Order: sequence, then C-alpha cells, then structure tokens
Amino acid sequence: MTDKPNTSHLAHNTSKRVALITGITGQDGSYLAEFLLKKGYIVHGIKRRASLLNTDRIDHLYQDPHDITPNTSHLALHYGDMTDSMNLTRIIQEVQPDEIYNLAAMSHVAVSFETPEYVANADGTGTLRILEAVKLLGLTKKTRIYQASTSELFGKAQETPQSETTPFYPRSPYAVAKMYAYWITVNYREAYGMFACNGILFNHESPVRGETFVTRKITRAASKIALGLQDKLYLGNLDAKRDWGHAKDYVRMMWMILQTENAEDWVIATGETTAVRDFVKMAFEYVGITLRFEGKSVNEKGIIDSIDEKRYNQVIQNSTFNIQNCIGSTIVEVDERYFRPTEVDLLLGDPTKAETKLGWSREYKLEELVNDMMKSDLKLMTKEQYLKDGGYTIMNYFE
Ligand code: NAP
Ligand code: G4F
Repeated sequence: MTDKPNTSHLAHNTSKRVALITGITGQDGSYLAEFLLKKGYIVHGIKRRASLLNTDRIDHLYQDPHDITPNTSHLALHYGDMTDSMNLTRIIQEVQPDEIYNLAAMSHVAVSFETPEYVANADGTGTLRILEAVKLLGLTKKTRIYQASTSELFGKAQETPQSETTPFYPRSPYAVAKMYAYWITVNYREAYGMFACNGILFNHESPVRGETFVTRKITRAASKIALGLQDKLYLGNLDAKRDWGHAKDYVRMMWMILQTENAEDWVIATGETTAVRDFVKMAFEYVGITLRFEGKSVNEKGIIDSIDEKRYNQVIQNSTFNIQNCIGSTIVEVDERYFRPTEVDLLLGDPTKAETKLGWSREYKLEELVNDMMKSDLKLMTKEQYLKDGGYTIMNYFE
C-alpha cells in the first residue's frame, strides 16, 4: 500500500462513473469496492491512518502505484476521517463523485457504550459532514448518497417484523447516533432535493466480518476448538435473536438503492431470525460436533454431545488432535462481561418493499453463510496450526 494516493491516472477518465466509499477498509466497504470495480466504476476510498496497516480486506484490489497505467487501476485511497470536515470536503471536491456510499462508522454496539461521544461525532455528525460538503460544493444534483442505516434503529422493537414504517426505539449510543444520521439524511433530501437514501440493513456477516462481532467470534472459536487450538468459547446473551444475511447480498442492494428513480429509504433483511445459541450449534455442526445446552442464564453451558467422525475428517484433514476425547466437555460458557447495559432482544426484518419494488432477493441462506464463514476460518486456523507445529507462538484473542 502506498502512503500517498496516486490519482493522476484516474483524473482524465471521464466516461466511467465515479464512486466514493467511506469505510472502504471495513467488511461492507471491501465487498462494495469489489462489486463496483467489476461494474466498471472508478472507486475512491477513505482510509484512516493507523499505526499498523489496516487495508487487509482490500489489498487484493489494490495495485502497486508504480505499475499503474490509465487502463489497469481504478481504485484510489485517500487518508481521511469522519470527524474532520475539511478533509472530507476536500476529498469530495477532488473526486467529484457520482455516488457516495457512507459506510464509515464505529460500528460495534457494545463498544459504543464505552465511547459514546466519539460515536456521536463519527457516526452521527460525520454523516452531516458528508451531506453538507456535497451541498456546499454545489454537487446536490450530481452526487447520489447512500447512508448506512441499521436495524439497530428498531432496538426495543415496537412491532415484529420491522419494516420501513416501524417506529424507532434505539437502545445504544451507536443506535442513537445512527438515528441522527438517518434523519439528517432524510432532512437533506427533503430540504435540498438531494438524492440521499437510507438503507436500513439488518445484520449481515461474511468471512471478513470483524472478529469481535458474535458470528465471527463463534466461527473462529468453533474452528480453533475443532483443531485443538482453543478450549472454550465465552459468550454473552445466547437468547438474542438476529436476522442474519450475507454481506455480499447486501452490498449489491446498496448499489441498487442508488440506481432507482426516486430517493427513498429501504429495509434490507432476510425475513428470518435465529438465536445466538442456534448459530453456535450450526457452526459446530459444520465440523461434525453436536452440542447440547444445559442450565439457564449465566449458568448455561454448551457441551459436546456427539461427534460425527466422518464429517470431522471430511472438513479437517491431517489433524493430530483427538477430538473424540472431547465428548462430554463443556466448550461454551456465558460470561456476563458480554452483556450490554440495554440489549436488543429480537430483530426480524420485512424486506417486502425491496423485493417487490427493486426485485432484490438474497442468494445466501443462513446455512450457506455459516458454511462460508466456517470454511474460511478453518483455513485460517489450519495456517495457525502449521505455525504452532513449526514452533511459533500463536495468539488467542478473547474480546
Ligand atoms: P466495519 O467492518 O466495522 O467497518 C467500518 C469502517 O468504517 C472501517 O473501514 C473503519 O475503518 C471505518 N471507520 C470507522 N471510524 C471511522 C472514522 N472516524 N473515520 C473514517 N473511517 C472510519 O463495519 P461494516 O460491517 O462494514 O458496516 C458498514 C456500515 O454499515 C457501518 O456504518 C455500520 O454501522 C453499518 N451497518 C452494518 C451492519 C452489519 O451488520 N454489518 C448492519 C447495518 C448497518 P478501520 O478499518 O480503520 O477501522
Ligand atoms: O454481533 P453483534 O455484536 O451485532 P449487533 O449488536 O447486532 O450489531 C451489528 O448489527 C447491527 C445491525 O442490526 C449493525 F448496525 C452494527 O453495526 C453491527 O454490525 O451482536 C449480536 C447479538 C447481540 O444481541 C449481542 O448481545 O449477539 C449478542 N452476543 C452474545 N454474546 C454477543 C456476544 N455479541 C458479541 N459481539 N460478543 C459476544 O460475545
């Protein structure tokens, strides 16, 4: 990755559509960048300066600036931050985007209770900075804006399933900041005629999901436990229910939202909801481990009930770990530290509007999502096992 963006090769290519993605280094940003590049877009992204490289998810899309010719690269990165309006305004002025996808956010609900002011600034006021920059630069007729809104807005859900007309009841500093972002997007649309839309997306996951969100925490731990690299998985509320889809299906929808005739707000969901406990069971089933849960609340435990050796050997090759010895072991426990001051118990979306008006439908079912994540994490953890076998220290993260 280069320190300074080399965008000179992009400047004269006027026939292509230009997109700017904030949060390009995140899960959705990386899938969206890949999607738009395949569609022939010139893609600009905003990344933060960090003390370590933070571009792992998009490195495969990026080219050595020394090898670039006008026809070989259509991706440029700019340093920036959602809390810095001058920086955002300058980038938008330079890039003159046809479409802005505002995905940047401190997106972890539990962390938002610890950093509420920062989240209000980055996730809430950050959205205002983008909208106001587009207005000030006279780009209201040219630039379409997608705002990454969230099913967390429904929070303590006032009805089930939740649709575009369900009232909001946010339950975390993250959700409250996103509520401001939602309404300021609607307000700029109504006040200044801007093409600005909210995608109210329910949870979506993938092999590149952040490691501390519950699904990825589970698939990483299930892979490590199956390989004998970890003993136990500690989780919070096992009863919470989420409407989980695949991020690949959801970034396609972000693009579709900006291609419609009218700027509107859209709920994107699968229409199915699953408890955290059942996601855990599905992940372990992938490696042939059947779990049973015993006990209640903080004393609930997940115990290995049986092992399908044929399945285990099918997905895990060359392991020296004797998994059969683990039957009867407790491998999942509840740790109160993962409980939230206010929880969102149940999310279930109604995607009827997107399905009927936009013709959107998802390609991935939940089982396919779990399989995709497990396959990828098993590969990753097998690499760790090789390192361990080779005498290297491997780290465990317990966030
Ligand atoms: P993610 O993986 O956490 O990515 C967030 C991105 O925002 C990262 O690129 C991050 O940069 C960047 N970022 C954070 N703070 C920033 C700041 N102050 N300035 C500039 N960039 C900043 O999130 P995601 O899952 O891709 O979600 C994308 C968006 O959709 C977020 O706004 C999220 O709140 C929203 N959303 C997500 C879901 C979901 O289920 N995934 C559902 C509904 C809505 P670093 O890489 O440097 O950290
Ligand atoms: O995976 P989570 O942390 O995602 P959460 O809170 O639903 O938020 C995600 O989805 C939102 C869309 O609805 C996005 F807006 C947001 O940016 C983010 O992407 O937690 C899911 C559920 C929660 O109820 C949580 O309490 O899982 C429960 N949970 C149980 N044990 C846990 C754990 N969550 C985490 N992160 N870690 C646990 O150990």
